[in-house]
Amino acid sequence: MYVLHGVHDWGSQVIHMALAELGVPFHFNALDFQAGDLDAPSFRALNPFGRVPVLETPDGAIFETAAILLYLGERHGGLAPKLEDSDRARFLIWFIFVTNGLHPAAMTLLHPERPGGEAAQRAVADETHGLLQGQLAALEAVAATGHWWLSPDRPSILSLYVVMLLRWIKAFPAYADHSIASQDYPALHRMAKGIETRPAIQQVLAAEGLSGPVFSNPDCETAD
Ligand SMILES: N[C@@H](CCC(=O)N[C@@H](CS)C(=O)NCC(=O)O)C(=O)O
Repeated sequence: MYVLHGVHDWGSQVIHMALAELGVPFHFNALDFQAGDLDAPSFRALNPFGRVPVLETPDGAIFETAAILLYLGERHGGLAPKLEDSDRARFLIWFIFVTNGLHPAAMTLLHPERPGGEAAQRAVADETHGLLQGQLAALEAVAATGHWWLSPDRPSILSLYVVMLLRWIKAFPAYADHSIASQDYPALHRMAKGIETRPAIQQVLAAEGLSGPVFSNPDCETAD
């Protein structure tokens, strides 16, 4: 059985959703960041960087979100185009774009002090806010063309990843005026609404203590 090490409502959520959608047996090991669980030697043995998600598999412990998602997609099928599918290359382009571009930019919107220290954080956040809007516009254009892997009707490792990031950039920016609503990107918004109402996803969200429009319209939790 897979064991997913994660923190509720953190980046492990996308793996949690992928496992639930695949319908494979797994155990979610909820870690407590405040209690120092991510620094425990037993966890560092699984991921030397002390970060979630980590998935224990028959092939060993895997970290890095993209590596875990691609592993699950290839091992089980159903959540990504197959090697022989003609849209596999296009899917890979946008998957790598999200893991290399959108994900780090979303992290910087939440933690703009990390790249350059506190003195630069407002300027970093302003620049990242603009960057993210451009990235989302590019992704919106792809979603609007109707690929199943960025659609409301059938989840993929890419769409699950994107909706989690849509939540972060609406709900948790360092500055409230940087909160980006998915409504500004209609195809991505429809996708978020479709995914958050799926039974398997509802179960994951309930297990993580979440309800309502978690991806399509979460409240901004940043104080003004
Ligand atoms: N590139 C890594 C990033 C992992 C990451 O930064 N995880 C965050 C949670 S979303 C974490 O564990 N942070 C703990 C810390 O910074 O100490 C991935 O995609 O898995």
